[in-house]
Amino acid sequence: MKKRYFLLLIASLFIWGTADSFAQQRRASTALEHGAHRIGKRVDADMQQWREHGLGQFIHWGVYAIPGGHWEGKFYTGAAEWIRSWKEMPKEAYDNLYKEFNPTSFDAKAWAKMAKEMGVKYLIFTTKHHDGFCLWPSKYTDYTIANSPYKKDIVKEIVDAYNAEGIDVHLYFSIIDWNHPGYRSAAPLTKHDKDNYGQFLTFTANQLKELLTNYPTVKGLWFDGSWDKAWIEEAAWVDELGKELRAMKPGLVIGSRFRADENGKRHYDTNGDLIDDYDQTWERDLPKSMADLNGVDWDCVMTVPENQWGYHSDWKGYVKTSYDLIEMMAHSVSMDGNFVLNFGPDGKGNIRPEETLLAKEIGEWMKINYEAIYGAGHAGLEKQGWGYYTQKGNKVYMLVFNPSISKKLKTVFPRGGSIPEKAYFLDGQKEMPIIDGGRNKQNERIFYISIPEKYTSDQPFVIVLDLKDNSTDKDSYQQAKT
Ligand code: FHN
Repeated sequence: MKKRYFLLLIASLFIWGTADSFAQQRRASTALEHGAHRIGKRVDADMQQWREHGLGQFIHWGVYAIPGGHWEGKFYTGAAEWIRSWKEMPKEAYDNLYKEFNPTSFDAKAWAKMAKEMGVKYLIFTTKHHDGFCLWPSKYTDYTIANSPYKKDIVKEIVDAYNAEGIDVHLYFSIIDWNHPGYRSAAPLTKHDKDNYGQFLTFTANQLKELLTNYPTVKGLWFDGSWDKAWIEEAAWVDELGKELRAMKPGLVIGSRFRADENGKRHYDTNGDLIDDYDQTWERDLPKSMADLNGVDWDCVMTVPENQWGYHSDWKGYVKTSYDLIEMMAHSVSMDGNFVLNFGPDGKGNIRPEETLLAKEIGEWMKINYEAIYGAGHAGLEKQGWGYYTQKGNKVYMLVFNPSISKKLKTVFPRGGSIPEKAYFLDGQKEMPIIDGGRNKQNERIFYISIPEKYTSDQPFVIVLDLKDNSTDKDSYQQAKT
């Protein structure tokens, strides 16, 4: 009897463990006022829409696009948008660059059209980077587009053009602001510093409220530069500001880079719980397994060269191909994340030819295979060497990057779940045989998807598996005595 109860307990622990293994759970229980305000994923329609995007575009644009990584013949090896912090760059010269900012080639509608053709579902646009220059006519500073020769409200042009193409817009906003006299990176020491920093905080709050008021269709705020000690120490104030912003715009999506908890913990609070709506730590990096993800929503933001976000006229080192980027997108979606690719237009408003080509190539792939990306997510199947699985309803998508020489792609399905009953190319629907490969030692079902011998492709391709229920499967593998 005792033994039966023990076995039942073990079985229920196992079931509970698998069902919940990717759901965020509270790990510790220190009482926090400014930690996570929710455990587990947001379940509302706005967040669901964000989650289903799959592919996003990031645009870094500002006056740093004018020097484009050079100053007086000298080459800046850092990220182009950081050039103001370079010892060779005179601060005054940089702070006057806006007087030359006149992007006569800028065409918001053409950018939005390109993004649409690429298959992008949302845009993250830099309203203000660390230099403090505002691409909208903020009434709280003179350092804005209104005082440049261009004069027009670029943020408005972008929001209108992208929305007209059915693309959601999220606004990037840097907390670091090198132009504001009250800005500090370290905690304010003297009373004077504190007063100045207080003015900076009010300015920041005003600008954020101004953005949400001026551009009411935006879906989220993508914060950056929030790692300063001075900002972290204002955890209670920042938390309050977050609540005000959310009250202004119900459904607003905010990632984990906005605020810290009262102990200075960022992204994940003292209890290990995600702060705000999704994990923003995956910058130029991808998780290796679902276990790295703590059961939360996340996005991956990626550059085309190694680490250049704003326009740098000379890209050094390896420049990613559309193949690399499509693979990163597949990787992200297969683990329930959004993949966001960065573009850095030049000082005149041209998107560089390399980026235009990548957008075109990704778009061509998306036109055929979008079904495996939009609204798709983790399939719960063990990754195989040929590529990535995604799943939507009772269809599993195999995104194939490395077809095996044998042309037989191995798949492993857990016992008692669904199994594939039909396999076909997403492009053209041509069916292919499913070979039953029996069971492995864990009693999982193995199937080989047999690609036609003559099939070749110089592109990653997608195979769809229609699933059928197999929960009544009682057969088991004859355990070998080893
Ligand atoms: O310092 C910035 C950098 O310039 C760029 O904007 C990236 C984009 O995620 N964020 C910061 C570095 O994490």
